[in-house]
Amino acid sequence: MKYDFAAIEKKWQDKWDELDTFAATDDYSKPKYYALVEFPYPSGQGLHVGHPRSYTALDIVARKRRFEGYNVLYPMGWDAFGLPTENYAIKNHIHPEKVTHDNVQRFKSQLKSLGLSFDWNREINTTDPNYYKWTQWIFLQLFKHGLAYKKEMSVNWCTGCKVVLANEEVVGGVCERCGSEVVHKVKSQWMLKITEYAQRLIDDLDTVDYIDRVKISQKNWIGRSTGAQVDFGTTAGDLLTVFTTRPDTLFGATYMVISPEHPYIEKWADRIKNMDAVRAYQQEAARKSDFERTELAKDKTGVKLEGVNGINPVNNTEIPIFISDYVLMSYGTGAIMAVPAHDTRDWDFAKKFDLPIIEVVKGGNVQEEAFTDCETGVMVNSGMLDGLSVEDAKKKITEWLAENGKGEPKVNYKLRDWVFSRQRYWGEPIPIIHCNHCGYVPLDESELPLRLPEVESYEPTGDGDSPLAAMDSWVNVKCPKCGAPAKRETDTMPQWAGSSWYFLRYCDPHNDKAIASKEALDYWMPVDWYNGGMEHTTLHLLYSRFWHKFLYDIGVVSTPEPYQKRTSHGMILGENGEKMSKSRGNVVNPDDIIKEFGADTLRLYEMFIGDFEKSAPWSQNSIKGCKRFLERIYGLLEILKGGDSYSPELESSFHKTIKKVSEDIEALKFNTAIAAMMSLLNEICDHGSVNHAELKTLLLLLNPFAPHLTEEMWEEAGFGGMLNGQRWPAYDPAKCRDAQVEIVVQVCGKIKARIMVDADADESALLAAAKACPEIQAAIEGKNIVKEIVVKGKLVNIVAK
Ligand code: ANZ
Ligand code: ZN
Repeated sequence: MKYDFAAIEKKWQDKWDELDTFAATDDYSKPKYYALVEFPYPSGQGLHVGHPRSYTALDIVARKRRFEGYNVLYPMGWDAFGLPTENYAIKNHIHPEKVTHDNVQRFKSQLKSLGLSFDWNREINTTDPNYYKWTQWIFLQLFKHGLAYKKEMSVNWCTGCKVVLANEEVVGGVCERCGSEVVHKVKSQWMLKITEYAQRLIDDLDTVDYIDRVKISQKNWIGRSTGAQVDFGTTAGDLLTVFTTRPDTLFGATYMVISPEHPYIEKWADRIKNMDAVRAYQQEAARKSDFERTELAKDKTGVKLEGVNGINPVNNTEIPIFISDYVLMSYGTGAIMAVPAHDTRDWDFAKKFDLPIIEVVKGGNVQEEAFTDCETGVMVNSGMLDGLSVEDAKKKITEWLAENGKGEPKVNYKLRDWVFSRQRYWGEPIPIIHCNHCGYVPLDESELPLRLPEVESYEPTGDGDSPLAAMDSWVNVKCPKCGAPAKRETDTMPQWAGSSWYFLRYCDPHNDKAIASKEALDYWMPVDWYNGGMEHTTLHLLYSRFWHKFLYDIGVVSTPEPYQKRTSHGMILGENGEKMSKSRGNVVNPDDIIKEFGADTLRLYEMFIGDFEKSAPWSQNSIKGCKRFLERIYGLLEILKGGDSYSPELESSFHKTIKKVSEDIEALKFNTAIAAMMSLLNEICDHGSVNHAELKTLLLLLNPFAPHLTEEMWEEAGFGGMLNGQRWPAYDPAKCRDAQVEIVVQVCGKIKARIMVDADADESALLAAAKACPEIQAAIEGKNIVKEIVVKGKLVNIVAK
């Protein structure tokens, strides 16, 4: 029998479509399971082999859950607003809607050819007015609750293209597309107050099941720091407030640094004697990105302010003030007290400018390098703090500052508010009208969706506004409040907007009264398992958690968190181990693979390629191995015979494999699940035949990985019904146990041997077996046995002197 994968796959894909096999039902009495993968951006390049890694993994979970009796929601859609489409539209003079439509068609047929069990009835598209109506609606609620506001912000301005660029479009200080210089330009922008949720976004991580590295990067991104705000005096009379995480080191502050953008510089312009040098430095700093200023600059630069000094509030000592670009205006107060003895950046700066270094925590040699290890240190040279531990000194000085009105405890976050404006065409219009009398007035909800108008050209205007600004008939409207002539907002939303709530829409995608019905949301939410790329761990995950928490606060959703579980897959690299890219010529096209080997093989291979959470290089050779495995599985039909229970020789192997595959799927260990099925197949082949009970189980276990072939074999074997309506096989734990297990034998805690023993051997038997082993005899020879520790089924440790 030839394995005609193309015919088999087409047959079953058509059948699933026709029968709507994977539709999630609205039967809310059943237990539900919501599996989610990140919906793709339908780019012109089509599907990448990286996409199926995540999609297949959760397809496996979704299929297993259906066998386990759950009502499963596994949806798919399109995150379709965004720059590449817009740029393509500009270049080729095609409407971005048309570009999007074509790309979606291509993506969809590619996804279908993979046999993924998505419920296509719930397909969504962020550029569909029926969808973005609700994105706009959420924006209006944020606005009404004071969480959306306008602010003058510095944006990236390409001097060549005359457009505002997103950060991703600025590469090495120049425009990614035209190579012209990119400068900062100040523009009034819509902002969302995500910072108001910073603490809850940290705290609630304790309530969800995210893999550790995701939790850690979320926390790092939010960047909570506890410390104090301290008011330094100045010889100009003004108080200069700093934020410090180390108020205990106040006696070691030998100078201060303010950011080159600090407003005091203008305020003190008359007093500062070297204003020319200061201005020159400011201009230099303006050209650098924050990253260049903080991460890259090993060599510290700066200018001393001649004419104004700071005054340390703890001892009234006068100290110089510098401007330097390693202090950012956007963090804390934009000013610091510098403690070179205990901060590396300050130490570098002090060495360069020959400033005093005063040790205040004992433990290192601060003339050699900064001593930053504060856990064990004891305070010195610090007046009232001398002799205290760092911990106690922090407490004491913070109290002292508060009592004397010179400071207060302070928590700071690295997280900034979310810049929500884009000066672009292909995004959701922001539903706000600006009136000279009434200010920013929200559009009435009954007028949503506010549709993107047809424009002549998608090019931004030369002064940095979105192309919508050039459409007088669209822009000029009456104020909804007072009726005076007013103007629409012409900025659009960023691509992150549509993806910040899409998982809610899947619950009830056709609802035209609400983002989704309350019943649907209560039933389906939260998402039970969400898998996606590590590149989306910070922004997308944080933005969507923020919106969800807001929607929770206003009673739209009933759970404080959107995702119960979050995992992340590694990248698939080119055969040469490098990132796949056109320029490297190492791109593998999934269409070609499906044509040559079939979708089942591609799916199986992507799950077998290596540790799911790690990157793995593509290998054409091992894909052939996966194909051979499926061919051999198909061949089982030739040695099939009757039998309603496992044959005695294979019984234990079947129970063990069911257990292994069941557990490995839950633990994302798809590769070892497949390996277990491969060895089971070998055992069957050695055995020479497979009976009905055995083949049924094997097909069920393999179905989530290779759904087409297994469904076909179920039919050809005449098992009745469709495989998809069956139940996941059960195993008997008693039959999974090995007769023998390996235990570790240690001497004084060091592993000396590993031995096989009967699984139910008792403690004295284990000890005897351990002592009988030559490595152990050698290790304890001539010594006194002080202690013997035995852990059944695991280890023996002999302590000998
Ligand atoms: C004195 C000090 C002594 C500091 C010491 C550290 C160690 P995180 O953990 O990132 O919050 N800092 C404060 N504002 C800054 C700004 N706008 N730009 C650059 N640096 C700034 O770090 C807080 C510490 O970074 C603060 O504590 C301050 O230096 C500096 F032994 O104050 B520290
Ligand atoms: Zn008005």
